[in-house]
Amino acid sequence: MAKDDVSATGSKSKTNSKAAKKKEVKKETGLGLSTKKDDNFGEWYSEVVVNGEMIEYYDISGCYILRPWTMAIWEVLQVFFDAEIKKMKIKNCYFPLFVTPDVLQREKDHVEGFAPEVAWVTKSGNTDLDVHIAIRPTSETVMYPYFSKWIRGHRDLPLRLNQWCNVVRWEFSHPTPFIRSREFLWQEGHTAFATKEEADEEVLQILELYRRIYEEFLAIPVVKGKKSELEKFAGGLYTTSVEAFIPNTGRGIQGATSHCLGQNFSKMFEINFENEKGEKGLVWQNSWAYSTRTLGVMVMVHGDDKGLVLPPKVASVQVIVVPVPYKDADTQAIFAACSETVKKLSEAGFRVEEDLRDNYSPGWKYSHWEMKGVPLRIEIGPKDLANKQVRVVRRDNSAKVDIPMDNLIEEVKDILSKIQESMFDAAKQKRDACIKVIKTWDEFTVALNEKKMILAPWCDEEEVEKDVKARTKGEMGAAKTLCIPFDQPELPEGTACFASGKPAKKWSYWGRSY
Ligand code: 87F
Repeated sequence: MAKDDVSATGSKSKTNSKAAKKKEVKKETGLGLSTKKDDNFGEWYSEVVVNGEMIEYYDISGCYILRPWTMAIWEVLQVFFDAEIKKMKIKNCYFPLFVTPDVLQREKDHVEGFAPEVAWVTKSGNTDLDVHIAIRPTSETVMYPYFSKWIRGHRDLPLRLNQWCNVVRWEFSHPTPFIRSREFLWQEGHTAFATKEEADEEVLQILELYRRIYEEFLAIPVVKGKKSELEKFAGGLYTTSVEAFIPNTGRGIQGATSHCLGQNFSKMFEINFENEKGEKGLVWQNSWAYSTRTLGVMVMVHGDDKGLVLPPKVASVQVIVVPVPYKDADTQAIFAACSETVKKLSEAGFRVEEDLRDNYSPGWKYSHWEMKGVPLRIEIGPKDLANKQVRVVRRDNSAKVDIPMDNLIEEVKDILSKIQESMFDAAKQKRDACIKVIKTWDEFTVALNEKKMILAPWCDEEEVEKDVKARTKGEMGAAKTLCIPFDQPELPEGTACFASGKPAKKWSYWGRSY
């Protein structure tokens, strides 16, 4: 693009007339959100993901363009997770996008209920296909016939595969970028073991990686736990998950799942092996996934009325350097100081950029990079230059400090790690303020109306959960179990289930959810 094409108006500004300048300035004020997070959360969210340049809406409902600002974050999570699973000897592979109907329907329990969401290819050009072809909604049925072929004896075990891919689920409920989209990116792990013990151990190792993605990278507190019988993956033995909470909507959100499939799939797909004694057995399997939903949760939890707020660990730009030229000040020297700052920081390993564009004011740039959620802004003006310092402004709490150029690297390192930490602390404090411990049905309905994440003593019976769902059905959606947390508070003898009055067996989290 020609340099004179990059004006604020987007038009070729070949004139320096006052009128043209005025027009540019006017356009510059168009930044900012029209909705506040607390006023209309849904509107706010759509505006933030678009204005923050993460998403562009596409002309197919439920499909979104993931812009570089999004992909850079996704890649940080990918690099971490990929390295961790490689340490566990899990290997990457890639299976096809397409599935034949007979393979897709081989495991009835698994597909039943999900069938309406499967998208099909029915034509090539104008010709109807003899056999319609499904697009993978998940890859159990795609992969397991080959597990059966590849696994013969105990020496072929464990078989531990992962793939990074897209999947398609033709959802009909309200689509939301990242949170509920018809095509999304994820990793899906599929593993097979000789024993249940090995499978059980891996389920928890993977769940711990998911916790770290949320807590260490995205600065979002999650609860680890087991899904109820009603909420687990029906094709499996048990499901574990990490659960996050969105205070503004009062909804829980499943962050990622790690399933032990037991031997259900190995029976259906005849995945047998011969043990050391020459006896035949069925393998024990797991499957686990996290998706681009993680990024939606990050936007919802941390975003504010100025736009995105990105945790430093995942931000593709951690520090933005903005020159603040002033009347007769030496602009060249200020620009040079900016570039020097960028050089120092990037050599020290920070992800840093400068915004030297001459067609935007410093104020406009501040708003722009705030909208995009850059964790730290460095401003350099004449006074900073004279004092051999830079001004540093935090995105998360707007705190400003001047730091001497000599201490730049140590200070920036320290501030970024403080931002990461305080974003998690703030999110945890907000989440914890939403947790309500209740004992009775009346307390439950009050807490549900107050949009709480409810911790209640429960009899752990499927029929009772169905009954709670039926009794809370309404415009806002029914309440259900989010998970049975691994971290169980003490449950005194004789405590009754809040919903059925029967003896309680477990504390469980309940609430409305995404
Ligand atoms: C939609 C259409 C068809 C979810 C679906 O969680 C099938 C399915 O099987 C389906 N939606 N599921 C469950 C997915 C289970 C499991 N798959 C591997 C995971 C982790 C990764």
